[in-house]
Amino acid sequence: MDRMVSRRRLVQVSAAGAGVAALSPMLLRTAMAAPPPLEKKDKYKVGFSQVEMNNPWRTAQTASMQDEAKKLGHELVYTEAGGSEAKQIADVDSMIAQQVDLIFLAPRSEKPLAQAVLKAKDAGIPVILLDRDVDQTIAKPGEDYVCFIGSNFIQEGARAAEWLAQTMGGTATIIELEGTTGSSPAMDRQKGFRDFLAGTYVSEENLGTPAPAPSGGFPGMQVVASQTGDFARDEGRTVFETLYQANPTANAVYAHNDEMALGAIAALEAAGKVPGTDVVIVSIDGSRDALQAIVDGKLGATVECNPRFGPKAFETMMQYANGEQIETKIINPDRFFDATNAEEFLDEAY
Ligand code: GYE
Repeated sequence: MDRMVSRRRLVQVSAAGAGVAALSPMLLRTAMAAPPPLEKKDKYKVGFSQVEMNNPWRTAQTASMQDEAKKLGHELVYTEAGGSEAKQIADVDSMIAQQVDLIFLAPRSEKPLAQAVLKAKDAGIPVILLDRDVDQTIAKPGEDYVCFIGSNFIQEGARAAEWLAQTMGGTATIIELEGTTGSSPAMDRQKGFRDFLAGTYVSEENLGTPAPAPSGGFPGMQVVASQTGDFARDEGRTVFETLYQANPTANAVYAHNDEMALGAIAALEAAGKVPGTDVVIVSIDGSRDALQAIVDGKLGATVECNPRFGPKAFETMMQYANGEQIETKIINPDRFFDATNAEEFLDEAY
């Protein structure tokens, strides 16, 4: 533990009572049932650890964070982990060493990055999670990190399932392209989709959509193959090729993001099939390419997952610095795009 870090820890300890000063990091963490405080200042040095920059969703998210930091005059220490958990952990370490005031973390997967959250806490630096969560048995919101800001992924999956079940008249042979293994959107988008089709989906926040499935669900909607495409277009394409060769009667695709759906569309076209007719596709994100694919009749629908986090992220940081009570889960509202409205939203899409 270097000297700078122990200075921060002293600030924490004085808040908790001088008696904690001698405790080990592990015990100190247990003793501190709240995330480290954020000193009130006009300008901050803030870290933003981005997971990867391989798709328009990520580009839009980074731009939104950078634009907002600039607008508010904060210094942004930006890192990009290239899709590597090890690199992202090292990126957080480097932000700790640079003594940033707060870290915005978009964690690649739930378990490894939960450890990075704990390290930041030990160093006295509050963390706000953006767009993906960490494993809450390892790190807890409101205790080890301030909060999670992002979409309700279970609901996104359920909405995709509702659209597909309606469009296919309750009968389909489905290939599922999963997101990054161990990431919260991949796990929850799978759960929401499957629960809805099984008739067991319950809306946590009573968001009004999707409408409840009929009791017993949709037994004619069968997922015959499911594999990760790592949220990437190329990988989505090659994984889909393999799964479609093994399941040539598949007539529907559920992709956990637009990029993989676009990969599947390319694979279908290369195989001489007509996406949207031979195989119906639904996905999540609402990127410009996806909306264009809807307009072109190739993609059926996409559930929005809004990447423009900047304003909400910095507003939450300021509220935290002001000592306001922060919700541990801040949910972005998502829209829904299909043939009825894709054209209208094309211009504003990312
Ligand atoms: O859907 C995907 C991105 O974590 C919600 O990650 C995010 C997902 C988003 O790479 O396109």
